[in-house]
Amino acid sequence: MSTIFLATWDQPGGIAIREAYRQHQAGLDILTCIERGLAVAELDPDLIAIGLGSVPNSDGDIELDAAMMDGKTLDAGAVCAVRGICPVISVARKVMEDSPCVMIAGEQARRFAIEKGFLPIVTHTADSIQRHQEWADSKEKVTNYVHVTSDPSGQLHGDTITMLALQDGHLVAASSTSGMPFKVPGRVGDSPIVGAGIYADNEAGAAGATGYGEELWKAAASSKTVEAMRHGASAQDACNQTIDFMIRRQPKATDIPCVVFAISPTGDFGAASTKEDFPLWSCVDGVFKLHHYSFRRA
Ligand code: SD4
Repeated sequence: MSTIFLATWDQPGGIAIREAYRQHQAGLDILTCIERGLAVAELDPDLIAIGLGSVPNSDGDIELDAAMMDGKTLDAGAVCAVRGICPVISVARKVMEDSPCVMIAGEQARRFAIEKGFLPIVTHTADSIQRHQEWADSKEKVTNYVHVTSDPSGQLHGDTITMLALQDGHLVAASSTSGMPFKVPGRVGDSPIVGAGIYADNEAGAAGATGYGEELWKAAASSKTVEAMRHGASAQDACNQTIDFMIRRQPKATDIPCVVFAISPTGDFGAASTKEDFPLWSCVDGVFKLHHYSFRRA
């Protein structure tokens, strides 16, 4: 049976999925592959989506969220609003495997990480400080969100990488994010929330989300999508159902793109978005492809 990796967004997702596949070729298990894929992206200071040098909150602090889930056992681990530690996806894994908790937040997550051997690190770069300064100085300064981050070339990409993987009926999910740009300090979105940003159950499927976290969380978007697969929907139909529900019930879900993507235990996968087309990477047995999913019209 095929081994499949999926990752959100063109530029950051492409880097994470290539690393995940590289680790797979080295013989590592799929949970470790997606952890390492996300970790490499977090540790790249030039990638502004997640980790080092990502977009700060409105105070100018970088606060990171991450989560992972193992569909074999339903074990999960997450951290949120963590400052000065990277890669936080590896801290989330430690929470899952080396603590009695599912989530540890903020300063205590940082303390937990240091106790487990992570070194405190400066997550800002000159560019991330400048980005905050420009935002703080700008006339249009809004406390509301802009949904995606653009790099100096004007290329748009997400502020999150969410990954799913399947091997021999084993499903895993993980996400890492800097959250919405210039978010309220302490704000946490869907990404590290099991059921909202990620979900994986070998018996039903795995799903992940990206985009407007408040709306995705209210929909319990990943859990809802996995439950649709449990009741017989294909991965694509399950994503469509979740997004159609959000468009119908959540007026703000079309203000900023909300995206879900999913994979079934037999390997069919799909994605859907409330607004704007969405780029999703797949890697099926080493063949990489960037898909563009059209947004759903209400
Ligand atoms: C959040 N869902 O913190 C994340 C943001 C995101 O691409 O996915 N950006 O709300």
